[in-house]
Amino acid sequence: MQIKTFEADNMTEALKAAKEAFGPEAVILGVKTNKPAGRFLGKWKKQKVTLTAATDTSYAVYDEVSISKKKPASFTTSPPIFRSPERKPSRSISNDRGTSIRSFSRPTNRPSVKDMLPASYVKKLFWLHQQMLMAGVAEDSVQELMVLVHTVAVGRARISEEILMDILEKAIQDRIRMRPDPNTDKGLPKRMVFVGPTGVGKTTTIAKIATIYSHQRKSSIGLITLDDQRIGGISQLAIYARILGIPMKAASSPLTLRKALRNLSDKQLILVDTAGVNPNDLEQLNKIELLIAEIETPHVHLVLSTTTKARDLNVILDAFQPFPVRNLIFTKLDESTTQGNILSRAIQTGIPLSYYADGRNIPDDIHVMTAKRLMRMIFNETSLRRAKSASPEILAERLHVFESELEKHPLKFRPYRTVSTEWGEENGKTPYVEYAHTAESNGGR
Ligand SMILES: Nc1nc2c(ncn2[C@@H]2O[C@H](COP(=O)(O)OP(=O)(O)OP(=O)(O)O)[C@@H](O)[C@H]2O)c(=O)[nH]1
Ligand SMILES: [Mg+2]
Repeated sequence: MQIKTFEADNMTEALKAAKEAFGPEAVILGVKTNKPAGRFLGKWKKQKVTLTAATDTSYAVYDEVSISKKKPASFTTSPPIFRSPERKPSRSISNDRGTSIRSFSRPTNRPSVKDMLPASYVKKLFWLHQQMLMAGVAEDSVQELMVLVHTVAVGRARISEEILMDILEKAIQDRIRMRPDPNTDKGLPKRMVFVGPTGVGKTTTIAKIATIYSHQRKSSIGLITLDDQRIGGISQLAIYARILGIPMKAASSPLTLRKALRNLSDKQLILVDTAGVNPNDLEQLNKIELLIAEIETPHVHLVLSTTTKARDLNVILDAFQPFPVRNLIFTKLDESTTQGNILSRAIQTGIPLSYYADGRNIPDDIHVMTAKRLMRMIFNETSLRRAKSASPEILAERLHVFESELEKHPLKFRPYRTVSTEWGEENGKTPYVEYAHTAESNGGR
């Protein structure tokens, strides 16, 4: 047995590296996401995934790990009592020569998912997967999350929907972590800058945050607008400033910005508004970037609208890549039917989410993003209905594809030594044996 760690930018790459080094039978022993410290310095995806994998030439290491019935293990740790069964694949699709496609895709001595994992567990994972897709989470993000969930869940004795959701929530929490926590004033950034494309709600978001901090939390606030690009750019924020009774300065050059910052230096929080940018306008992007460079430790929020098309969002994210973005804010959730792309973008960029806005009301329609809220946006009536609306044939096919994906996964599926009755198992026997009987008595299904 050889154990090695693999570091990569994301889970997929780390798994690929492990597979390349140890082959498809590599056993994953641990996964860790290394959180980046400090700002992003203009690059997305500074975080790294560290994966510990082992060759599967010996099962000895697992013998040393005792499975506690009280405290389930995080990873598959069953003893080597399992032997690959000799029996028909649980389901086969025949090609025109009448040969099982499945038997081609898998070495004969390698058991299928159905052989190794209880059907109820696979089904629960499948529904989680389907609902995320139906909520608009991008496929690669869903896959990444499923790997994380499965890695933690696979060795556990008792897996209910609630436990799976809990594991998923923790995985999401890890990926969208926010620093500092906008719920508390502790570590509140002194200078928040809001950048983004035109009309996404930057100024409205600033008005909401300014209201919360000045009126509800009694912090002293100052506003600066760099939006001198269009008629009304300055006056819009000036109106909010007047209503809230807080000072506002306008600046359009490094010199005037420095002056404005000096003027407001006694404030606990300075909110800086910028002009909406066409992501293809390099000149305008450069101008804002240069101005932001004048601000000491700026906490930059990139404001995006959930109504923007996926392809356009890619262009926008590319355009703002050189900016020192610390957080993403999504707006207009009230105008979009699915919110899964919020999660995908946080995963894709590695940038934590801070707030989300779901209406025009100041300040009521802004909220701190949490993993729990994100879970509610994804797992709701709509995504469930969509997931279940597919015909039985399509669902069966999707399940089949899902199982194949699970099979390709380098995690070693092992039988469980558990007393969980949920898996139809008692007295420390493996559910696999139980399941094998069921599969055989069903004629391979
Ligand atoms: N439905 C909805 N409308 C919003 C939300 N946030 C902002 N708006 C509206 O979107 C429009 C544009 O908002 P602004 O705050 O001016 O957007 P901006 O990003 O500052 O725009 P520019 O400065 O022109 O780039 C306004 O009509 C806002 O009321 C939201 O969460 N939901
Ligand atoms: Mg504006």
